[in-house]
Amino acid sequence: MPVRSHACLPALLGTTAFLLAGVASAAQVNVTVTLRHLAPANSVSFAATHLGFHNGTFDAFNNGQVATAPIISVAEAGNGNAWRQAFSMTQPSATVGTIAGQLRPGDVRSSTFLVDTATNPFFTFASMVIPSNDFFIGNDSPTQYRLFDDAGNLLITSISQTASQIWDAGSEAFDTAAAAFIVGSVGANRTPQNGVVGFNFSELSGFNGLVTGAGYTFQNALLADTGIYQIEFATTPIPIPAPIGLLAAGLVAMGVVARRRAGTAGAR
Ligand SMILES: [Ca+2]
Ligand SMILES: [Ca+2]
Repeated sequence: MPVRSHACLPALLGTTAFLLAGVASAAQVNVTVTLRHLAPANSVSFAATHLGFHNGTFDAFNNGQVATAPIISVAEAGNGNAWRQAFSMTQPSATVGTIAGQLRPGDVRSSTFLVDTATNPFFTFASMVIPSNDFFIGNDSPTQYRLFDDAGNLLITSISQTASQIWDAGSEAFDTAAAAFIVGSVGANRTPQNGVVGFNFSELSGFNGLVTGAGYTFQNALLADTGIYQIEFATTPIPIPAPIGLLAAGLVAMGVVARRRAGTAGAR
């Protein structure tokens, strides 16, 4: 009889390995994304950060070209609703989300996302720079930030942005009376700029001396290489579900017992 159970063991252990592979091989990890405000205390803040882990196909804007609705929903409104919709339509299997709330001087915010590193090794983000009419930060190339290698290892632990990387969407003309994050301004108002996306942070000086929604009096104070914003990444593996873990432990224990019995029988 013991001989028969020995014969079954490799098959059982093989099945367990297959089950475990099915759970763990999905290449899924929890990615904790931490946002850090770096700009000088009375300078720029940021609206919510919209982000996606993806396969490299979603491209929301191009330097030198007219901004379209998805990136305008970030640059002018801050809410990024059209950006996330367009992202999910381009690639339904992407992990798309938002870290809500303004990122003001001194702020640090974190959120964790479940990511399949095999399907979605690339990272894209976009956030409105405030105060502004239509400024934002974000990557132009969808393949600029490859977070994971083929084995699922994290390749990038942080992304930093300087003032020289601030974009003007070119969609809304500069107007302190129609800017977001300025007290007394009506952000919903807009005058079309009819321009194209381009780098711009000097225009922010036009807000100097105005009171922001956070209560501080704005001073641009930015030089091209001034750090303004940072994203950090950390991963934690997905724990094996308890029933499968117990099954595996049970089968391993059976294997140990069977090997001991076989050893005992052989010694006889
Ligand atoms: Ca692009
Ligand atoms: Ca503009």
